[in-house]
Amino acid sequence: MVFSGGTGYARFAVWIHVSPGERIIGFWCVPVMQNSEITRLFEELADLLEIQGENPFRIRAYRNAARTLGDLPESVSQIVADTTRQLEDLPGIGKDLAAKIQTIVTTGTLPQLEELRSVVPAGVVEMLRVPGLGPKKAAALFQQLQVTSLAELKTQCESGAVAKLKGFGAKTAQSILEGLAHLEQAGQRLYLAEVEPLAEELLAHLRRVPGVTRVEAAGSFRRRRETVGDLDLLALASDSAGVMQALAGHPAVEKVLQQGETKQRVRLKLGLEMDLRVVPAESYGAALQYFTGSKDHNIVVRQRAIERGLKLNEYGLFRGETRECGATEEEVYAAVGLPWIAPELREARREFDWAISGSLPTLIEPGDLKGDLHMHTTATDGAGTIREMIEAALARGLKYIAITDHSQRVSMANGLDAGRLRKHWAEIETIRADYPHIHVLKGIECDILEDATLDLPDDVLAEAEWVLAVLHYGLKQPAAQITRRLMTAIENPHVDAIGHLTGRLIGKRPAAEMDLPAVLQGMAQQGKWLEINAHPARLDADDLTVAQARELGIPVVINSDAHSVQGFEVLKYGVYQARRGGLSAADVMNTLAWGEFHRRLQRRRRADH
Ligand code: DGT
Ligand code: CA
Ligand code: CA
Repeated sequence: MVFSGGTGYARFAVWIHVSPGERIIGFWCVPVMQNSEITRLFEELADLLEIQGENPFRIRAYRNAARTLGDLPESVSQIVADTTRQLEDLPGIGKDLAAKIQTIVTTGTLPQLEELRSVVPAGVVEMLRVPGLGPKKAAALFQQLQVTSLAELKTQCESGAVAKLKGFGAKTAQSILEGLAHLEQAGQRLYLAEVEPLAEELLAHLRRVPGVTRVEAAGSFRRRRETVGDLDLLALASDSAGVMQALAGHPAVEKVLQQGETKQRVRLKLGLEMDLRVVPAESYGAALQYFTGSKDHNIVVRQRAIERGLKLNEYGLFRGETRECGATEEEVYAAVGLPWIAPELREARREFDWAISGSLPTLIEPGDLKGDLHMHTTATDGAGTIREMIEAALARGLKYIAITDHSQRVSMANGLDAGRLRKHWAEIETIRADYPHIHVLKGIECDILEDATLDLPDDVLAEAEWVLAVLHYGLKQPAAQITRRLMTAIENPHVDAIGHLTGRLIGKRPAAEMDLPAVLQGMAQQGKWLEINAHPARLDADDLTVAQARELGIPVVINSDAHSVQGFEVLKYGVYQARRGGLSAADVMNTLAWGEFHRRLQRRRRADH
């Protein structure tokens, strides 16, 4: 990553690059003002001007500028730093905008923006996030009811004051309330992958504090849920004030929200809150068990304690006033007649049945993966060439991969028609001959079209060594049609696996509706494999579906869907999802050594043909 020298504004920010296909491509530490930050400032400026009722043409110019900068593949900061380049050469950027961009890049803000911010509170701009609430209404709410936050907006809607405002009415007030509820629900949860690097960094930071013996994460993070609402850390330390001070001093911490003797709540700059609890050694296991949750799991564990005449809380397991145990999780579980249960399984689903019958699975580990059967190259929307992807896979220690570029329907991603696909495969064949230490399959990510046909003819699919069938379009079709589409793919003899089954993007796009039992039944009967797409926004199939696949004996593959050489990094999130579904290495085909994997694949294909 290049440093933009010559500009006065420089700071470090951890950011996540999301491509137009909404794929997190990688995490970087970037020492320049990001285009996205400049875009955000222009958007804010436009919002503020709109609330002020300013000239719509000027507002449009700012919004267009924001879009231009947002879509720009190169760094605006670098264009500013480069004396041979002119901002005005960019489309839609005139003299006035160029000067403003220059000011933003060098000072981090704009005088005009600062002035507007001093007049219009941030909470008023925030109101624009409420679905159906535009700038005129936000201005009226601010000017006539002095509403300056979402909380006040809710109160005023509930009190009936909003309904009485001119131009509002009961219906509008109701729709604002619904919009607020929607916002709340979408909530502030972050993807596990967004939280993990920082959580690991904070754990390492606290472990270095003198007197600290143990620090671990609990809560949803430890259970490896797809998203994390807040982080929960637990520390065993001789000096609790010292640990809290160390946390408060970490640059990732924005603000200390609460601080007690043994508990601290902070707000992280990442946009997440975090609880740190310092507990004594004799309670550590009980506290870890308690704060790992889930709540439903804990209810069952506590009930088992009660049945044994014991009382379980975060301080330990007690008989009357006497502590029986609590230093480790193992002793807590043992005291209620259970073996230790992996955090990923603690959702009050099947884990207690398994624990009692001695059939808790030995869960798959990230290190078990030996192959990856879903990735893209520059032939379609990937950023790496065939060679680069092979070399990155080798560097990661993978023994086999399938290159699965898009089929023609995905025109946005330059999807391949039969002719281009055959050329692409010929190229893969030539290139793979140079790499004796990795097996490279000629694959395809073939779209299942809206009309329940496949995007490529059978004779082409028959030439593939690996066919992943997926839904990309028409995800809102009725369940019956989605089911029909998936069944077409499942019944096609050339299809090996179904990729990202539901098409969901967590928190952004709901899963396609389908008759899931029928689809899984079909997959089991036809010997198809189910992908866990490891992309942090997809994690599709989800944990419950994976658990059902396990029951039906459907083989699973965990794939990165890499779109760049960094793309393999996400594989572990797929493994976490598999663990939450109760999978062992043996349930996951790409934990097999190449020879065995290949035999299984051939057997699958023969059974179909
Ligand atoms: P999150 O933060 O929404 O992603 O989910 P969690 O599971 O991390 O929930 P959180 O942070 O509210 O609480 C952490 C754990 O502490 C939770 O999984 C179980 C335990 N816990 C918290 N509050 C209660 C409670 O009122 N009763 C019981 N039994 N357990 C609780
Ligand atoms: Ca939590
Ligand atoms: Ca918490």
